[in-house]
Amino acid sequence: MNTFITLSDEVRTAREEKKPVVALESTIISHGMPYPQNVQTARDVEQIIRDQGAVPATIALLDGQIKIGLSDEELDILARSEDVAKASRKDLPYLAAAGKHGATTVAATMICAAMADIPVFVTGGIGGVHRGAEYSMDISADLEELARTNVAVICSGAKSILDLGLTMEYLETKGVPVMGYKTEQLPAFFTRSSDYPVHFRVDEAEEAAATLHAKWGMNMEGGAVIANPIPGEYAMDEEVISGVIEEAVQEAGNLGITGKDVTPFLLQKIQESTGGQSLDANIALVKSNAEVGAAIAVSLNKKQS
Ligand code: PSU
Ligand code: MN
Repeated sequence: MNTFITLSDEVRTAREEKKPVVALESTIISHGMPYPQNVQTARDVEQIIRDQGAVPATIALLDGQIKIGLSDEELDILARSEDVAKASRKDLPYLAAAGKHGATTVAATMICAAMADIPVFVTGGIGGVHRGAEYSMDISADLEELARTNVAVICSGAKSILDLGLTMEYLETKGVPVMGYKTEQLPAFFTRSSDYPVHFRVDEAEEAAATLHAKWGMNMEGGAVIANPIPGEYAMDEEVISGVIEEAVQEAGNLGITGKDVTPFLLQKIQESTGGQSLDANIALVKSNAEVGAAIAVSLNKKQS
């Protein structure tokens, strides 16, 4: 490991004892959910992972240091999100050099998890190819990271703020397997399905772990997506949510929002328009992903030892 990275005691001990570890991102805390639900969710998700027999490792940059595993105070700094940059691949070196705080995106969390040798990572949704990307070229760095870094991401697919069809095409081109957990359809975050099939369906955590074990056992580089649909009772009405998303995308266009601000802008608009419902949905799906992800980490850990 390098001097830019620090493990918490809990994570260091877990690694020494060869226990399964699950990485968690921090952009969802700082820029994806409001305070204080964000910090409460972060803590709950960590506990779910412990209850499943794995060890959680929430990842962020604090004063330029990459932290793998955060204390309560550190989680609180991120949750209040004062002076916390959104940190994707391009941002990590500068933020580290400048000694700043950064909340890691899926891409940056994968990079840091790989540095710490943690192959399983749980979140809500990945970034992808934005609608209109044929003109804007707005494609999340998350997709390139999935192509090159050996970390599996357990999520609920992606929000339809993105072009889900193009996102699937991109992942196929880059050779990133997308597995549906007990489903054949790519989940669309707030809804359990979309018009797009996943590449493979898996019905057990063990099947997903076996696929990861095979990929890396063959020395194939890159990650994988395991897409777990939102629990049915929290799924939102397809028409309601697509109307809200349509409006948010239009407004972002009208206001000329570009670059790294697009995703946080859209997420906040959706939260404003749907009130608590989308937040409840978001919280429920991350917790469900934590259960699935921890089970995959436990299974993969057995195969690797
Ligand atoms: N999608 C969500 N919630 C999120 C994000 C995406 O539903 O919190 C965050 C993740 O951290 C993801 C990042 O990695 O946004 C993608 O941002 P961009 O599109 O700028 O790459
Ligand atoms: Mn972008």
